[in-house]
Amino acid sequence: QGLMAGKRGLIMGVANNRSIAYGIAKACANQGAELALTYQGDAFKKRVEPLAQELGAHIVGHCDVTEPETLNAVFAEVEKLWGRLDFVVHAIAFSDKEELDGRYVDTTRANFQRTMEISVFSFTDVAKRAEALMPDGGSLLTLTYYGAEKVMPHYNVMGVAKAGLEASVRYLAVDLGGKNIRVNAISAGPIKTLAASGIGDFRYILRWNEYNAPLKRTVTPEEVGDAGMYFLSDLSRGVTGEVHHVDSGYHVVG
Ligand code: 0WD
Repeated sequence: QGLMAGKRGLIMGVANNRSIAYGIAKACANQGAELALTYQGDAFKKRVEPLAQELGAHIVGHCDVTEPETLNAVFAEVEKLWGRLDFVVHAIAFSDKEELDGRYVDTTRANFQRTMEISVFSFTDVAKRAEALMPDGGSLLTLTYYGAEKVMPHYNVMGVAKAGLEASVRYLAVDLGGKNIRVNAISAGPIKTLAASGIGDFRYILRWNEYNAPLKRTVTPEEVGDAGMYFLSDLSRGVTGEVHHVDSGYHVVG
């Protein structure tokens, strides 16, 4: 039957088969979860469709978190489909590539606001909508990075955004805890994905982690996926407000 049998979850942020969200989706589907996926724009629709088929997942529409009407439509679709929700995965972040290089101090007002809206506020916005569909409790999970805690080269405004995201996890955990809705984050080690390719010198960061992490290697989307499944399952029923590192142990030395 599986650890996720009977659970229904919305997964946001599958761009392709290397996405961290795809690793989490696969782990949940393997344990019997029923899934709904969103995509951002028609370019991604084509890539997400075969993945949804493989996972036996529903596609609940286009979602750009800067357009609240698309979020409304996605949650209305989920409500129509299931009437409730057990978990949500938020694997969404964005910043102008130009500013994931050089100095943080040069961040523009426009990109700062856009980065915060897409990478931080969207999780709170999603949490609020999910709450309405979780009368019996649930689990919300987002993805963060060590650049929230320590200065990482070129991570810049995204590091500031991830710090805000991690603080959001704690505030949301308190707000929603009374309804048995748990809120956690996984701080993943660097993985070569579409989003990561925008970060300056990313190959160097991967290599640095291979040399320095206790496990002497980087992590895979499957490894993040298995840890994600734990947070979305009842195995973690006593855990909320947590930022859990899945990074080959890098954070203990870096
Ligand atoms: O090394 C890495 N790759 C790490 C990534 C280390 C630690 C954390 N993370 C985080 C990222 O910051 C992000 O929050 O994991 C999350 C997922 O990122 P990913 O798997 O590395 O990247 P990718 O496969 O490019 O997915 C990013 C998603 C895309 O998915 P969809 O299906 O929605 O297209 O973010 C999406 C992007 O399109 N996205 C948006 N989705 C909705 N509205 C928006 C937006 N405005 N902007 C970006």
